[in-house]
Amino acid sequence: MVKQLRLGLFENAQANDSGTSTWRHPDNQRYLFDRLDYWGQTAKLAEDAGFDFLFLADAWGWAEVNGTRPDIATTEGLDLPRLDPAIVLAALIPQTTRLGLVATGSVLLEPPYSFARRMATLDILSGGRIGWNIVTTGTADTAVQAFGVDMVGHDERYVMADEFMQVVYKLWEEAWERDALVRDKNGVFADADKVHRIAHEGKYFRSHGYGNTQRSPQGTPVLFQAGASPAGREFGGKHGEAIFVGSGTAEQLLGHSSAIRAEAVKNGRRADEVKVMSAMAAIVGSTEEEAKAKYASVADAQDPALTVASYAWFTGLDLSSFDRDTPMKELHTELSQTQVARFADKTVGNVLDDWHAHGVGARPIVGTPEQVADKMIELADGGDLDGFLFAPTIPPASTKDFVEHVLPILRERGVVAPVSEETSTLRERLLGTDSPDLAESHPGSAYRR
Ligand code: FMN
Repeated sequence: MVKQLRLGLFENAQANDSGTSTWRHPDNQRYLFDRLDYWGQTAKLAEDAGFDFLFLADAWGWAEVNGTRPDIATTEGLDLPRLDPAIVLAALIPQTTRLGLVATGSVLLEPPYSFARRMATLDILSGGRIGWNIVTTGTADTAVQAFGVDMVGHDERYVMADEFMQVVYKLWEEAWERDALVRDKNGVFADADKVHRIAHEGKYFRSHGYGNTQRSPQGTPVLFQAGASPAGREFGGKHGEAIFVGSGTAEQLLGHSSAIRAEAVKNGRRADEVKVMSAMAAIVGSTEEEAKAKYASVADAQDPALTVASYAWFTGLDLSSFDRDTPMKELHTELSQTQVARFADKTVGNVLDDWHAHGVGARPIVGTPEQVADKMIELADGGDLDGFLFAPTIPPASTKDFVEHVLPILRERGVVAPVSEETSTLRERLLGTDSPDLAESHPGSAYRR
């Protein structure tokens, strides 16, 4: 039985994303990523179509191969320049009324105190429509140079992430009680009994004193997470309310969703308290042939040399220095281990071909609208998914194709809810709860006053 599917729209405040470079494609409009018009139109497209949220990915750092930045990364706009996702989302608050707005934020690079204030500000101004995608930053080696901080190993970054969460829970849940802000001109502005000092003294963070922002409508923004390594899943099962998984077969997706739900249960949460959403892409044509030709035009728009730079950005590995027949099993990284492990049974040559087609992003479902809808239902059913994060291969043309041709079929089949004008917090909308707060069983709610 397929669940009512949640839908997110994956976007990125840069021209390209996911390690591919499609900006030259004639239908790509995101090469204008620095214009408010692009974002206003994209948010309206998502809200009118009934997406639950707009998600902005983010990365710090840049592509380097053996310590040198290849020119092609710059000339093709692989990784830079980009805009700050939280500020782009702030600009979209007045342009939307129902759409959830989810920003990616790294726990490795920025102090939790300033980060907590930024997210609370967004949640307050949007009336509780904010989510945070917690990342430990796979592309850490260049990012730490830029921030002048020490490199932290892969698994240890999740230890650090867990401590970061303790600090932000204290600021979001403990520092200001819900009704601390009275704002009564004949009484007090804020109730001193309901504003509390926080204290945190840990291995990575120290924070003592008062929260800089009052409690926001959701307190803690909806917590998204996407780590797929064992340490990443453990963290996601504990803190995540919605988990993104990469694309795959129904069997692979079931493996991911079962593992994440098992982690949630280990942490005293219900298996269905965590919403598992698979990244997906679709190239839609009126016939299968037309869809295949459209997909070929995506690969043709890219330079193969960029593929090497792009894979190195995620993993630190220069695949051009290995024989194409080298088994991937022989390679190791301290950056994104998922991007090596998922090719365990492949060769370097296989990976170069795969990465050229869709980078770190989902392998598109290529076909007619019916074929795409059928495949989504099959994956959701077999993979025990709660929804999809749709990533446009060519933004916004691929999103428009999906909205116009595939979504109506999914609604007809009853697996996606009709568009509703109702407004609520993102947590209520996404998790189907009737409270804007973290669930009682969530570790963050233990901090709530
Ligand atoms: N990592 C980022 O640094 N920024 C992102 O915006 C981001 N978005 C992601 C979206 C999806 C749909 C998926 C599946 C992953 C995303 N990731 C992103 C990567 C994960 O958060 C994680 O950092 C990466 O998989 C490395 O951690 P791991 O080794 O635990 O898997």
